[in-house]
Formats: sequence, C-alpha cells, structure tokens
Amino acid sequence: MPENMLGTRPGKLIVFEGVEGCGKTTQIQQTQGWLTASGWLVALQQQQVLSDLVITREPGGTPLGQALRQLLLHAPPDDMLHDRTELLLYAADRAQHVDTVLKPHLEKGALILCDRYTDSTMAYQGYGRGLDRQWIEQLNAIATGGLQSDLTLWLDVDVELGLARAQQRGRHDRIEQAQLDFHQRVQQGFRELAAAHPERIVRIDASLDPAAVSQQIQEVLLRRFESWFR
Ligand code: Z5A
Repeated sequence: MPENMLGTRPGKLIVFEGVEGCGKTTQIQQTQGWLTASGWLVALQQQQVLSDLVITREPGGTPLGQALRQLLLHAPPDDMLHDRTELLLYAADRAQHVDTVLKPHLEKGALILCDRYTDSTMAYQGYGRGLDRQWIEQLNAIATGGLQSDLTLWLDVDVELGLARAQQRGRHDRIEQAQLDFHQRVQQGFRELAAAHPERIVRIDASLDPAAVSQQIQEVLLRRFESWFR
C-alpha cells in the first residue's frame, strides 16, 4: 500500500527507530527544538499544510499504553513474559495508539514525531526473539489498520556503544538486560528492514556526537519537506 488506508491525509508520521541507546529520545527533542526555533513549524502552519507538532511513543503513547509499557518493561520476575504474549501486548499498545492518537492527529494535519513503531516489532520480536515474521507482518497490519510511517529515521549505532550509553544513563529494564547476541539480531533486523524499504527508512549515523546526528536528521527532513509540501 503506497500511502495508507486512510486515503488522502494531510498529516505526516515520522518515526525514530534503532537499538537501545541509539539516541531517539535525544534526537526527537532536538528535532522539536529545531522545528520551532528555525521557524519551519510556524511557516508550515501559516501555509496551512500542517496543524501542529505531536510527540509520542510506543509503547506507552496512551493511558492504556502506559499500563502496558509497565507490564512489558517491568514484568514481575516470577511471572515470565512469554514471547507471544510480549508480541500481542506490543500489538495491543499499537492498536490503541493508532486509533486514539496517530490517526486522529494525522486527520487534523499534524506532524507526528513517534519514538518506535512497526519496525521495532519486526526487529525485536521477529529478528530478536525469532518469532515468525509473517505473523508479525499480519499483526502489524491489524494493529495499524494499514497506517505506515511517511518516513522512518533509523539511528544506526553499534550495539555495544548503544548499550554503554543506555547503561551510563542508569536505566536497566527487562530488554536492555537481554544478551548481547539478542541485541545483535535486533540490529541485523533494522539493517535488513532499511535495505528492503529504502524509500521509507533512512539511515542516520548515530555514532557521531548529538549535534552531528541532528544535522543529518535536519538535512533529511528538509529534503522531505521539499517533496511533501512544495
Ligand atoms: N520494543 C519492542 O520490543 N517491540 C516493539 O514493538 C516496540 C518496542 C514498540 C522500550 O523502548 C523497549 O521496547 C525497547 C524495545 C521494545 N527495548 N528496550 N529496552 P524505548 O524506546 O522506550 O527504550 P529504549 O530503546 O531503551 O530507548 P530510550 O531509553 O528512550 O533510549 P534512546 O532514546 O535510544 O536514547 P537516549 O535516551 O536519547 O540516549 C541514551 C543516552 O545516551 C543518554 O544518556 C543520552 O544523553 C546519550 N546520548 C544520546 N545521543 C548521544 C550521542 N550521539 N552521543 C553520545 N551520547 C548520546
């Protein structure tokens, strides 16, 4: 499906993806700051091509999703989360997020910056956990109702570097503690997805310092704005 099942829609969905510690949160904040400070947001609003800027994430972009996020990242150790259970919880989080946040805002013309989306499920549950990738495609289609990102920025960083950054930050959740080879498989997943969808997924070298990463993202966004809004 070239666009999505909504048909023509005015908003744009930009997703940030990558392994742990790749810098998604940092770069979403930087992008928000740049869009505001550079005047791009106001200019696009004045031209009435965009309504507002929305920042959201998966899992946890809705009140229900926040409860699911807590279960997903901090499941009680004596009630181990099984792989298919985990997959279905991510899908439930996404279905709620798409229907109550993403689609309504896109219909109103918002520019959405979303921390993780369907490629994370393929990378983590498909490549990482080894679940059937056709199931995941089907489940993603059900959960999204066909809504694809307009652009996905894959923040590519070596797994070891990303994990070291995440550890410095001091957060240790269930998935961050998984084995190194699990994270390597996830990384391979993002690599293959980017190769398979070169128009939708753009690689960003996220091993550089934050300002240099932001610079690359701004260049990609300016090129996309040119083609989307001209
Ligand atoms: N997951 C899944 O399995 N399946 C799914 O379908 C979905 C998700 C949707 C939570 O995601 C988990 O959900 C995740 C995958 C799984 N696995 N884990 N754990 P999350 O996105 O909420 O959590 P995360 O991946 O750990 O992201 P994060 O905590 O938000 O980290 P980040 O956004 O990638 O990085 P950051 O917070 O911007 O930066 C981390 C640290 O590095 C911080 O101290 C920064 O100051 C520093 N940093 C950032 N950029 C740089 C650069 N360029 N140089 C040096 N230091 C930097």
